Amino acid sequence: MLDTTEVMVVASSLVAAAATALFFFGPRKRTRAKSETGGAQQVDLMVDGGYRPDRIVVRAGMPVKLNVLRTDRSACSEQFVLGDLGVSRTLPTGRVVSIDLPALKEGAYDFTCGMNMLRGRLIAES
Ligand SMILES: [Cu+2]
Repeated sequence: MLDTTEVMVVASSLVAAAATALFFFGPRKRTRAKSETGGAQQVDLMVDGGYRPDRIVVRAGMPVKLNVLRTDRSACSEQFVLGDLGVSRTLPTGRVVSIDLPALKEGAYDFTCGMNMLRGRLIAES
């Protein structure tokens, strides 16, 4: 028979394993456009060794303004590419670059750095 301490140890390691699995394989956090001003959905995107958030949900059928702030200085993140939409922009460090996107059809649009290493996804839903 297991005593109480052993049960606690087993239970807590199971919880830790579940949390680890959820972290790596669970649904990613999805962030919605924060507001709609000037006829466009406003989305803030931070670039700092990766994209935050890296899952952005917007409404299909309404233009999107991506306000991108890059805070790191790595050459990797300097280029911002939204290939499906023909967007490629250079991001200076420490200055917000606003990128206007047209109204999107429902679907997923991946964005990457110039080398295809950093990845994020814009998801248009109706
Ligand atoms: Cu890169």
